[in-house]
Amino acid sequence: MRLVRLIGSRRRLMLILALTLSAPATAEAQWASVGDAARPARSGNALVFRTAQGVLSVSAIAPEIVRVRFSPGTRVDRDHSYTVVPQAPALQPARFETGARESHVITPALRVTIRHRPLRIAFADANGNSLDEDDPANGIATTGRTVRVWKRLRDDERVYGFGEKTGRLDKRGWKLGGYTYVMWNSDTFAYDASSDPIYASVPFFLVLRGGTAHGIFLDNTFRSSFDIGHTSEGLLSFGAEGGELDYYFIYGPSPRDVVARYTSLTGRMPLPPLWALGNQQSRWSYFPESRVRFIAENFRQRSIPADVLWLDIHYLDQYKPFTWDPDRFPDPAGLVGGLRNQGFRVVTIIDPHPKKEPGYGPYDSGLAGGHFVRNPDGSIYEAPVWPSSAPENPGPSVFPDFSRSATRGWWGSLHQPLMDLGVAGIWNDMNEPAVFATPTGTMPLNLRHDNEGQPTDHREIHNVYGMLMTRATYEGLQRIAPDARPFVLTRATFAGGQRYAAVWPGDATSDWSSLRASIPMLAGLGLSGFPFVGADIGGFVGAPSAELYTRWLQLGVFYPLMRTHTAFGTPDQEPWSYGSRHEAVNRRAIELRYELLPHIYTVMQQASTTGIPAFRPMFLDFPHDPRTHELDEQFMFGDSLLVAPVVREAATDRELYLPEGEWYDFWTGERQGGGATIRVPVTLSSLPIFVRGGAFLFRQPVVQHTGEMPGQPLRVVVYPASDSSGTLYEDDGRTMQYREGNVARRRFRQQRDDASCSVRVDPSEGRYRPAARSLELHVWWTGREPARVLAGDQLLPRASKTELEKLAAAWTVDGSFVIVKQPDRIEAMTVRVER
Ligand code: MIG
Repeated sequence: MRLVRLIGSRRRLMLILALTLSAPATAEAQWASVGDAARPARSGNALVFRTAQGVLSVSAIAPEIVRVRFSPGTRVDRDHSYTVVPQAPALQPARFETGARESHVITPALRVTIRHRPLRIAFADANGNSLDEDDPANGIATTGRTVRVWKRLRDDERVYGFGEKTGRLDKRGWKLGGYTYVMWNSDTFAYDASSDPIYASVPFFLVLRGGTAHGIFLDNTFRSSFDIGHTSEGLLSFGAEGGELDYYFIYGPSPRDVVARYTSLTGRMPLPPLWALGNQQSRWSYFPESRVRFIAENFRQRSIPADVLWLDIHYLDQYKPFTWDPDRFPDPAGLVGGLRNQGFRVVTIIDPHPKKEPGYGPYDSGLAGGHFVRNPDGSIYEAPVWPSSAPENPGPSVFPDFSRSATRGWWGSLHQPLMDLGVAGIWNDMNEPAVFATPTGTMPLNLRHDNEGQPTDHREIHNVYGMLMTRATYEGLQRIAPDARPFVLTRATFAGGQRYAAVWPGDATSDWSSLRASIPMLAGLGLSGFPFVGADIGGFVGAPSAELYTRWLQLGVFYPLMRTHTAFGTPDQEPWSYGSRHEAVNRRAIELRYELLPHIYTVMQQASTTGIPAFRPMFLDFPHDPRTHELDEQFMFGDSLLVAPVVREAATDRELYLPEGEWYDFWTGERQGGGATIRVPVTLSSLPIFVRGGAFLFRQPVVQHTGEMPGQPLRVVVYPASDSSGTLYEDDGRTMQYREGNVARRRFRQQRDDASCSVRVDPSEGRYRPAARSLELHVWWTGREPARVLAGDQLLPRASKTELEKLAAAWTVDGSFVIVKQPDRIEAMTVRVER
């Protein structure tokens, strides 16, 4: 690799050499450094620097967010982003200082120093502690249409995020010599630990150093790449093969702050419907109708809870989107309605490749509306995808240009008939976009896209094609049924796509390493703004052993999206497909999911308002404990549950790390001190979970689907602390009325000493009222049985466990817990347990 840099002085020859060694493997790159800048000009909330290579602006978006935008050449593109949501103007404007040698952008939280010759940027906190700096030797540089920046990477920094990526959680990958990642959405059937890129692109990462964090989001949709200390241990570089180097520096100081701010910039997951958090069953494909009904009946007859059945491409007529195969599915309305009566919802797949076939509605209307992607010569691009593999009358497809707003509107409205049938959600696949029979697996790069009225080629739209498809779908569903919460699942997406769809990481293999790999991958997605994620339970490619399926299902209890799915031609992969011993264990795992649904819903609701993911890496809650920084096989669900699923074949025990503090075995209630690695014995049915001291868990009895939840007793499990609280969120689970305050948010607080524990329930915020039910407080208790239990000033009777079921208000003892039962009046009250 040869490198030439446009610099004047001979003294910099050494730097050229350094850059030669550290530049990414872009063949024959001729890097032109950003060069020197004159004194900047002030423009609104930004300082603007001009060099021979381009224009750089540094602006304060918020006290903790600074945007750096380098436009190579003299042209500054229009300020347009598919990802960043419109920001309220910063309340506290930044201060700007310009000098001869350096200038500053100063916010209440950050001090940004821009050195002029050569142009280099450094970020520090308000006290001047360095957070991030351009590498002194290599700052920003361009070659051809590529623009890139090199930053210092310190020994004690860890790097996380990048969305849907393979490999370890810590992308520093110490033992592997640092990761390099490419952002280019790709259909990667049977990918493995070393595959990159895969389906989704999220050019965002988070750096953690001694408990303090910042993040960087590169707002550029072209193919981009990131080198995390791989080429040179002390350098982190990133850049894109077109467009601007437009990035946001996001300060913490905690990693949670970074994720919260990143998602304030790029948007948050909308609150999912409750049913979408239930257990879901899919395969490629369930057909015909009778097979779908058979699956539904098996769930109900075997008392294995489930909420959703999925229809993959075989429900379609010759794989044409928005059709039904008339032989396999002669009565879709009857099917969907019948399943609905059994408490099931149906999600159908829709791919972005209508068949080119005059007389087929979506083709005709798409053609008339000018909705399809075009070749450079203006003709419509055609290529083979699923409709070209149809048994009858196969033919090529055309592709909607989702970067055009009218096209998104048209595509969205095509969902009306599906919604009319009662279909509950839409599954968007193949939207990288995938194209058959080409070496690249996708569209040619020179195809034309509207790009919201500023036409461009596929290089710029490729990475957002899938996200814009989900936007079309989501907005279409919203328009069709304004009072229902849309549910969309997608394979391809881009930063910000969390606003429209849940994500599953495609076609993983049914093996143990893929099971394990799903943990850091989903954790990375969560850190990168996507909390609604889940891998195919059991794996997609191939057939899991009975043991692997069970272990995957147990982990799947804590996937925000809990869905079994498998490829065409694989053996049956239902919870009952592996014999009765496994069926019982599988049932129990799914039952646990339903018992925890009030909790899971609460944590997902929090994710929708804060951006903090439910399924999260340990370090997010324990950033100051270095022992949490590279845990790939355990995670937190919300801030109360530590989950260490069994992910190794034939395991007889499981090692896990409990951070400092008090922990309680979820299954036995036994107390366990933290700050240590422990080893717990396991059997096939074990799913090790530890609850943080002071936590409130919200549970219910097992139900067969979410439709059975109203009226179930609410179980609030109180794990000890001298003073702690927890908040339960509830609403109707379905409509948009939560936006108008039709919610019930209730805070529970315990105060405990050696003699007593009192639990105070605050009045509910919001006007939602759950159906009449009882409220059971399960108060962790050890030693002598309580002397008395009071609700308000009323003494409650002691009952046996069986008596308790019949009584409206009483208490009993069950293992490590005192259970206090009363009607749930949704009003303020205090329960007191006295020794
Ligand atoms: O070319 O719809 O990842 O989940 O079952 C394969 C059939 C297309 C890929 C998806 C997979 C789905 C399959 N699809």
